[in-house]
Amino acid sequence: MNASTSLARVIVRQIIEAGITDVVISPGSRNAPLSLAFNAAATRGLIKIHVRIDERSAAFFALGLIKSTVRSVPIVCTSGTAVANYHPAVLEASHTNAPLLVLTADRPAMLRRTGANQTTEQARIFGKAVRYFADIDGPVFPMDLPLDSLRTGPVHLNLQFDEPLLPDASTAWLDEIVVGATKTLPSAKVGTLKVQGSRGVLVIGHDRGGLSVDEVTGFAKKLGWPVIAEDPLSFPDAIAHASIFLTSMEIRSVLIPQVAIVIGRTTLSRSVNSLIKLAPVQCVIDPRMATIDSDRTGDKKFTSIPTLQTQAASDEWIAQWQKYSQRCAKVISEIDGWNEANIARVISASIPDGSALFVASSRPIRDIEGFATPRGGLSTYANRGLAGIDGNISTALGVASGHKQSFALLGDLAFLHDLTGLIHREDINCLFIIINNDGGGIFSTLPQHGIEGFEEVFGTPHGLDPAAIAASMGINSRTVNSIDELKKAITVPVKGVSVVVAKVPTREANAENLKLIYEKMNSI
Ligand SMILES: Cc1ncc(C[n+]2csc(CCOP(=O)(O)OP(=O)(O)O)c2C)c(N)n1
Ligand SMILES: [Mg+2]
Repeated sequence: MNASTSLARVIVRQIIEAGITDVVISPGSRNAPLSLAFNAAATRGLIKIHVRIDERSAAFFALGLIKSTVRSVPIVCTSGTAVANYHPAVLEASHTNAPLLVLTADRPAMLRRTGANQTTEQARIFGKAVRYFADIDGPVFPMDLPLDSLRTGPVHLNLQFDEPLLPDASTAWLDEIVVGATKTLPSAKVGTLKVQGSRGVLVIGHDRGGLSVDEVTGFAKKLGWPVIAEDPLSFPDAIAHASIFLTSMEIRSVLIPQVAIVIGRTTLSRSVNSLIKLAPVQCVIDPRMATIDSDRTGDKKFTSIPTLQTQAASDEWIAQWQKYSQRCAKVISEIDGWNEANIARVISASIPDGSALFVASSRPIRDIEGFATPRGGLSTYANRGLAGIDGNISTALGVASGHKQSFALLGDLAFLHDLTGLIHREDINCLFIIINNDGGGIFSTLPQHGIEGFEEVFGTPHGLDPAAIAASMGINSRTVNSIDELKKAITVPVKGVSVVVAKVPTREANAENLKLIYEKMNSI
């Protein structure tokens, strides 16, 4: 057996024996030993292969799979620019401790800097974004260290494959593979959170620092304090619309907490972050402080859910939060018509129980945070590690690959950014809802709004029709222009991949509408 085939088989075997079930492969010659070894294993049902021609999409798809299956997923590509296309998803994985196993094929090291085709410096190309790196040659490689490092984030193995790259016909190596059980990660040492105060608040960042909804819900119940959830679709008992009513400085000043406990990172609303800053004591619970956010500030810091020595919230404190929440809910219930706030509210309420929902960065995730009535019954996902608008279609499809029925809510720019993600759609049921405001609507809500050159460098209108683009790729797509049509589109069972475009009024009108809603908060 040649050295390249041997190395590939040794690696594939150890991956399957570690309990890994899916691999995402992109086509290329240099990675032939790995692609063929994985393919041989797949024909025996030992692993499932997903093929993606665009490596950026491939890596984000793998991230989605990791999110929905809570397992490590390897990605395999050839040498050269293919490797660099993994970089955005590797960064997102690094900032969310996602166990992305990056397997890049390379030419032998002696060919570097010699003018050899498709040969560049791949060693350590992802820098500090990976927890473990090895530049590997030879016929064998023990995977214990890289597999262990996956517990805290992405790992990069650069595999130097010399010719010949094609294997012999032997399949005996497959007979010896024992499929591993999926391992759950050991939890960190449990600390004790001891604070005084009956006016505390618990703030839950969108992806909970990677902690499960169940873990966080259990903690919130024990604590019994008012809960602000960036993801109200995972915490039915959260205070509704906190990010909206806290835009009022007056309300914030009434609701200054004695203690704020933050789980994960809060990245969505200035209003919520301003409230946290007002608390004289701030506690943080976030497993990622052990890796990527090691300089995080906080009066007390925990990398796992602590046991509690806290006081119950006073009835008066809880009543105050409920009062503002209910008043705000009344204002929001009066929002009518075809606008982004109402669309977010309706989507949040209409998605059937048991579905998964991926929400893209920018306005969609903030509109859900603000306008949704808290509920359960869904599994929600987002890329909040670095909040990129790249790779969102692919991540959503990776998520959907692990669920029976999924929805994905994206802005038009996030949609256009990742069109190659739509090329492969095998066995996936996902309805994409695209909020088309012809550009980056969020910028109209930020201070740069209205300055010279705003449309050219921030608004960036494109005039394209996302439904027509998707249709040209053979995807069932249509455009809706009313709440009724939208509701109907959401409530039919999702079969295959389809696209519904909500063509909304101008970004300008949306920003104006939000401003009016925030102004109303000052008088509730
Ligand atoms: C990869 C990447 N490039 C640029 C940005 C900066 N960015 C944040 S939001 C946004 C606009 C997104 O527009 P769209 O998806 O249409 O959502 P909308 O703002 O209209 O709700 C941009 C360009 C980013 N977050 N990620
Ligand atoms: Mg937009």
